[in-house]
Amino acid sequence: MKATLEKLRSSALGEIDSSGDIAELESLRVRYLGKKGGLTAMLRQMGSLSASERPAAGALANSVRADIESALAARLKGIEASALSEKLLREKIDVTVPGKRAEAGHRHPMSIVLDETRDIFIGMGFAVAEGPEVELSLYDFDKLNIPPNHTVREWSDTFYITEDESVHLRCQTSPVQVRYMEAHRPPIRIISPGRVFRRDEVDASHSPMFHQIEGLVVDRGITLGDLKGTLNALVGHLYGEGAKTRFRPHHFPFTEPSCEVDVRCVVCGGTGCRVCKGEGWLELLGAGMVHPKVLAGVGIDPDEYSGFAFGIGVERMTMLRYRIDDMRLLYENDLRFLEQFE
Ligand code: 2NL
Repeated sequence: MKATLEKLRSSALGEIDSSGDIAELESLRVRYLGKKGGLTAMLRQMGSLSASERPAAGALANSVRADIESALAARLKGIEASALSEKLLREKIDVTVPGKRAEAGHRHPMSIVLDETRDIFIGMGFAVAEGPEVELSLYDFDKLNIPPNHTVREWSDTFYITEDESVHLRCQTSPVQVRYMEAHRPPIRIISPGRVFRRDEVDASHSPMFHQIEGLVVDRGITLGDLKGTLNALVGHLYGEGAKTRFRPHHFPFTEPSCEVDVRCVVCGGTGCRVCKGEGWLELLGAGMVHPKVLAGVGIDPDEYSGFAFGIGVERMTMLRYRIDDMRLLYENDLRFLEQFE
């Protein structure tokens, strides 16, 4: 009996010591200590021992059980510890590996130009006014002194909303300024950026929808000199201090006198090239002194007040700024194009 118990102890301790995982350890526990296990079988046999032999055998059996139990516990700790250190090794984070950069978007080139232009005018004391894209012809035409027979009013030029031609998609942002003049008294200094619509076929320089920034200043004693100074400041900011402008006489129904403003060709510097078609100048915007009839129409006395106004295309400004030769590039959202303006 004693020898069998000792044998059981040494084989159990040996197997426990060399067991490799928790499942194996558990099956050893069942094999030695379980109901049908080796030690339990031995204890059952105790009954057949004499009363004098029994205490020593019982004590030995108990110490064998205790040894096996503590060996199981110690081995379990060892297995768990090595499992943890293996897991830590496997899940080690290399903090020196370069991170994955999240791709951030950026502004569209027209937004860059629009934001800059807005900043320039805000710096000169202008407020920003906005208004509806669907307008009454009253505000986009009549109040701007555009006569009933003017070509811009034709169905071929304007997107009418109603059959009677009283409502259409605005073809300039001037109606915003007319509404502003009706609601505010001079001094007035505003710009009105926004989308405008004209019935044009799409090509390299036309689109039925484009963007405009108009400006308006009304006060006592406003002259063409104020107009020139303001627009020269704009051109200087956009195309560099050295940029030269040229004011050419023109006609608009809503201004008198009217002019178009050219900028020295940004590509050839004035010597003549493909971009300026040999002219040396690029047309940039239209402007003029607000027509007395327009002022009177909004209840501002043209004998007391005068003003200047201008309209500039954001697409055109952007194309000249970045030397883009096809307007469609601005609308196609081709990343190969857009990523050049980051
Ligand atoms: C262009 C350039 C222009 C204006 C817009 C304007 C607005 C009011 C009164 C007078 Cl409320 N004028 N805007 C003036 C001159 C030119 O736009 O090429 N337009 C067809």
